This record gives sequence, structure tokens and C-alpha cells, in this order.
Amino acid sequence: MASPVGDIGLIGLAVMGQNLILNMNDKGFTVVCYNRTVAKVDNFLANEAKGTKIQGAHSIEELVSKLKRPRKIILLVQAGPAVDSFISQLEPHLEKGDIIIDGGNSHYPDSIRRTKELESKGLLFVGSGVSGGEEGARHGPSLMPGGSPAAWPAIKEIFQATAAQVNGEPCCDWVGETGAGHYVKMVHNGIEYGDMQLIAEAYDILKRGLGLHEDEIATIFERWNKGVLDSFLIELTANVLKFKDDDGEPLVTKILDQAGQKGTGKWTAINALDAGMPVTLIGEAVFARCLSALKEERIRASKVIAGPQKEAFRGDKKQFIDDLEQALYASKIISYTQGFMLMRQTAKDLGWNLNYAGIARMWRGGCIIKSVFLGDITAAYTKTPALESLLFDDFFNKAVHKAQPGWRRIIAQAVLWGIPTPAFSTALAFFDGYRAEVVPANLLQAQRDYFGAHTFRVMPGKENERLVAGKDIHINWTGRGGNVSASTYVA
Ligand code: NBP
Repeated sequence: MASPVGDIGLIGLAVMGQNLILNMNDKGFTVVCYNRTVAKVDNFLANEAKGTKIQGAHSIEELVSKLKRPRKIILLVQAGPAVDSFISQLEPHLEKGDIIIDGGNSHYPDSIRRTKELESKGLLFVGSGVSGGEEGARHGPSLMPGGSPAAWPAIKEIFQATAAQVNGEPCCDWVGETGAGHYVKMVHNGIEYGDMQLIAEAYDILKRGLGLHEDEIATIFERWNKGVLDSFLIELTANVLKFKDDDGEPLVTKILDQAGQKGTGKWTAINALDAGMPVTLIGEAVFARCLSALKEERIRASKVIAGPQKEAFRGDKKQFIDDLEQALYASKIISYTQGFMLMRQTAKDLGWNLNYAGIARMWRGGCIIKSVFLGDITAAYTKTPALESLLFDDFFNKAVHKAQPGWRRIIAQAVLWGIPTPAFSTALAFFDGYRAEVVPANLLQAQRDYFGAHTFRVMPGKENERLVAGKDIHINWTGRGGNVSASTYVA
């Protein structure tokens, strides 16, 4: 029998799989492909893959037999049962040290489970975030692999060559243990929800507040794309706003204002609640999509609930638009600050060693949130790998200070107009809460102790005979309650 020629196998010949195969082929690797509906293999070989080194397989057995050892097989199939089904079909044909890679949008707890299960059988597992959609898969995605660390040396060359490159550096590095790759991809998607919501709010303010036309707004976004906001999503937005329907109307104005979602933003928000981290901007972005989905109810509400009388803007328009750019920039800094806080906490909870500079570097190119801004985050974490918060980094600290006055003016004006800015506003509320040495949680603690004997601690410097430092104290606030307190625990 001829010796195997395949550098890597790939299962799943839909849009992502086909494009990633063609990309890996361009980089000089021999890929062997397989698909549940086997006819798609021949179809692919006869069309898109014609004239390439790409090989096909008509069974799992044939796929495995064509791969060099250790065998590396990427799954790019629908997340969920399809991944488990292929893992169990592959297992009997694989040997110690072989690697199964899941490149789909799997939820990270599944990747934690799969890593443990496969490692217990002597196999290796990698759960890799793949971002950038069809275009990224074909020409260079952002790849975020995590799982069995022993797999990394074997897949590093193929992954880094296939990924997008920024300034000669690949947008791919080892993320961390077990489910870390899919976890980081989930947070990426959550941040993407936040970035998109911020842009949508800026559009709303420019359109309904200043009364600008889509073409004028597109020009503003194009200008912003040359400054601190330079990013794929800003560029894409300008293009969307300029796009006309056949009658010359901007197509975007004809799109139903009900946003869909596939779950990764929601997963991030749920994870933030579980981790006890105030990732408020992504949460608001998810809720804004939920509110948008209530279209019928909003129509009914719009007929019976009046907002403020709309007043024409009488200020300096140019200054206002510059303020809006700063508001968007500052809110974005807060969103990424929150996202990295969440990753830090989860890494602590799950014992992962996450490389934050590496994560920002992976997101700089190839993916939907790619931006110049991520280069600045890379620099911040390279300078201080254990950075507690982006707001403690000199560059970002100065940037939010500079943006602050305009950011506040924009939110104040939007509130007066009655234009909702959930993401801008929550970013500023977080900023004001985070920088506050004292927050009103003293009153919350008093309320909790009043109604439920939940106890409180004394503020340093305010100790006395009954307010003893370090003790859980209960006060009989009404003179009617007893002296028994509830047990203290953190939910
Ligand atoms: P799809 O998510 O549409 O999945 C299609 C593939 O899954 C086909 O190969 C199909 O086989 C296979 N499949 C399905 Br559906 N059910 C199966 C089952 N029960 N058992 C075995 N195979 C099954 O493809 P995609 O859009 O290329 O995405 C692939 C993965 O990459 C997904 O996890 C997706 O979330 C993720 N992703 C997608 C994008 C994007 O922009 N599309 C971006 C980033 C990540 P068949 O041909 O026999 O039906």
C-alpha cells in the first residue's frame, strides 16, 4: 500500500470547510476531505478543487488511511451532535497521539468535555475558534486553537500558515487548555455584538438626532475609518450605508428592524453572570437585539407612549460628530476592558493560562472585529502581561480621559432626544462605577440586613464597640427583630 500523503484531513464540505481546504492547499499542504453526504466530495473535487492537490475520501476509514501520522482531522460541521457523531466514528480508526480538531462554533463546555474524553483514550483534541466567515476561511481567518497542549506542535505550522497575517505575524497562536479556544472565540463573538450595537447607536443618533442621510453618514464612517476607529466593522458599515436598492434608496432603510442572533452573544452574557463579572456592554447588546425582536409590541407602544418633543439640533454639528467618534471609541475601550476582565476571571476559575497579548494579536486580522485598536491592546498586554484592566494601561487611560467630555455630551443629548443608547450609556455607567472609590452598596447591605438579617461589614475607619472589623455584623434595625443572622454565602 502507498504511504499516506495527506498532511491534514477535513470533514464538512459546506462554505467554511471548502474554503479552508482551498486556503490550506494554497499554502502547500495536502488536504484529504470527507463529508457526510459523500456525493459532495466528488462534486467538490470536480469543481472548486479541480487542478489542486486536494484528495477525497468516500469513507472515514479511507480518510484516516490517507493521513500522515500523527493524524490531524479538522471537523467543520454543524456544532452539537454532528461533532460527537464524527468523533465516535473516527475513534476506532485512530491511534495514540492522533488529533481531532473541531473548528465549528461549539460551546466551550462541550470542548472541555471532548478534550477530557479523548485524552482519556490516548487521543488529542483541539477546539479551535475560526473567525472571518467565508472570506476569512478562503484567504486567512483568525484561528484560536485550544485543547490538548501536546497537539499544538503538530498543528502549529499548518494553522499559522493558514491564518491571516498582520505585519508578518499570524493571527493564530495557542490559546490555552481544554475549552480555551472555543471560549475565546465565544468572547470574540460577544465583543462583536457590542461593537455592532455601538455602531448602530451612532447611526441612530446621526440619522434621527442630526437628521442626516445615509450617504452623509457613510462619509462620516469613512472618515472615522481613517482614525482610532479604523476597523472592518466601520468600513463594512460605510459600504452598507452607501448601498442602493434599484430605486436609488439606501437598501438599509428597507431592512426590517428585527435583529437575529445565533447564541454566542447570549452565551457570553450568561458566562459573565456566572463568573460575577460586570460585562454590561455585551449584555446590553444582546438585550437590544431582544428588544428589536419585539417589533409588533413596539409598534403598539409607539402609538400610546410619547417621548420628548423632538427639538432640532442647534449646536455645532462638527463638534457633535467629533464627540460621537470619541463616545464610540471610549465605549469600545470599555467593552474590550470588560471582555478581557471576563477572560481573566474564567481563566482563574478554570485554571487556564491565557495569553492576553496573543489573544489580541489573533483578533487583529482575519476576524470580524479586526481593527487597528487591537494592535494597541496587544501592545498593552505585551508591556504588562498581568494587566488587571485595560483602563490601567497608560495609552487607554489617556484615551478615555480625552474622550470623556464628548462621550458625556453625546449621551446627555441622546437622552434629551429620547434616542436609546443602551451600549453607550452602560459603558459610561460602568466607567463611573469602576472609577468610584465608594459606591452605594453600603445602603444595599443595610437593606439586606434590615429585611433578611444578611449581615454587613464595617467600613475601615468606622469601627467601634459593636461595629467590629472583619466580623459579619447584624443590627436589630427595628427593635422588633431578633439577634439571629442568616448565614453568609456568595451566590
Ligand atoms: P454548516 O454549519 O451549515 O454545516 C454543514 C456541514 O455539517 C455539512 O458538512 C453537513 O453535512 C454537516 N452536518 C450537518 Br448540517 N448535520 C450533520 C450531522 N448530523 N452529522 C454529520 N454531519 C452533519 O456549515 P458552515 O457554515 O460551513 O459552518 C461549519 C461550522 O463552522 C459550523 O459549526 C459553523 O457554526 C462554524 N462557522 C461558520 C461560519 C460562517 O460564516 N458560516 C463562521 C465561523 C464558524 P451534509 O453535507 O451531509 O449535510
